[in-house]
Amino acid sequence: MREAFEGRVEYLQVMDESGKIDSSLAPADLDDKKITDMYRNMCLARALDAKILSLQRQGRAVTYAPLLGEEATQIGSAMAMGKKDIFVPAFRQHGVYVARGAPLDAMFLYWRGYEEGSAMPKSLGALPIIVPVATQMPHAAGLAMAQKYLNTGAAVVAYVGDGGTSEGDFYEALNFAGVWKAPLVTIIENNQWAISVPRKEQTASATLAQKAMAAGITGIQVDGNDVLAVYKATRDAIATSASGPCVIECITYRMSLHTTSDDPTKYRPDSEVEGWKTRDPVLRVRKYLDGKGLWDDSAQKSLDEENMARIDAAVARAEKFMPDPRSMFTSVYSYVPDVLREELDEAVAANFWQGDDK
Ligand SMILES: Cc1ncc(C[n+]2csc(CCOP(=O)(O)OP(=O)(O)O)c2C)c(N)n1
Ligand SMILES: [Mg+2]
Repeated sequence: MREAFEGRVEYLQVMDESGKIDSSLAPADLDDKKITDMYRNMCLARALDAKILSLQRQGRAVTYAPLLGEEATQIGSAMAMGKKDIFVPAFRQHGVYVARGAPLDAMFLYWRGYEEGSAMPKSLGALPIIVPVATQMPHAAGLAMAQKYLNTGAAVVAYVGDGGTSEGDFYEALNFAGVWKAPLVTIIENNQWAISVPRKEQTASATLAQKAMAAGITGIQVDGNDVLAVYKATRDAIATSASGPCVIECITYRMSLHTTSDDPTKYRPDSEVEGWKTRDPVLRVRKYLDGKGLWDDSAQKSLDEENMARIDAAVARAEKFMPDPRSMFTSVYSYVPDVLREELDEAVAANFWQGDDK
């Protein structure tokens, strides 16, 4: 007998829970301005998240999937992307959109149920939110292959949950990307839960990162509540993506509900949530900035006010938005196929939108 394969998964943490940075591991292009920008984006994402959740509770959004606790994974990876890189979200990655400069109204529109919330500016390099679990992964692999084929130099950064890594689509995408060395960076946002299924019941695999190895892909685990670790791992993966894909498992925690239709108190102990509060990703960066004299309560107050003003303005715009009901037929394909055209004509003939002159 001889050894046929040996695998190893490393775990990266750059900033610990007390806000202390290991400078030997810090990303080369890091400075205090960048860390402050990361913090500002994390606070904006958290504020937007709280607002949409509260609007849903008032009946002003249909449903919502909160990101609370996952800010470092989302902001760190988003800020590591270059302008031409493309990101492919699942359904909880509002922080990625925020850090990439997406219009805040769009995200609220989406959760109000409007197709138009999926129409992001092209310059953003973003695919829309996608709810069917892991179906974005083959799209992402194909998109990455297209970048290689067209020689654009762009990488594709795709997001999938811990639960999503049990889906066939996940394995198929990695297999394809591995064979063709497509520039695909997969961020596994391991928030420990897939609705009510805990990570330990999801898979017997010791890490989710090691799933990459079966596809001949590098896999690494990072502290997903450490924005610097996520930033560094994503930046390194993008830098080497021309020679092949990478999988980054971010260990984080869903501090809130799965969605607004979920009640986690039915299946997870409060003590678990309390334990993760000590690892709060936003607080960690605040501790660092405080320690360096770069932030204080008055800076926080101004930022909170600035964020609320932006969010309130976006909500007001979104609530004034009057959709064209036809868009549910016309927005799916670049042209309306016959089968949808028939349905649209039928709806119009039946005066389906009676009273709104459409
Ligand atoms: C193919 C498919 N199966 C089931 C569902 C219902 N569903 C929505 S989210 C979810 C769990 C996803 O968990 P995970 O991938 O860990 O992502 P998270 O919600 O934690 O961000 C399930 C089962 C779905 N949307 N699509
Ligand atoms: Mg999950």
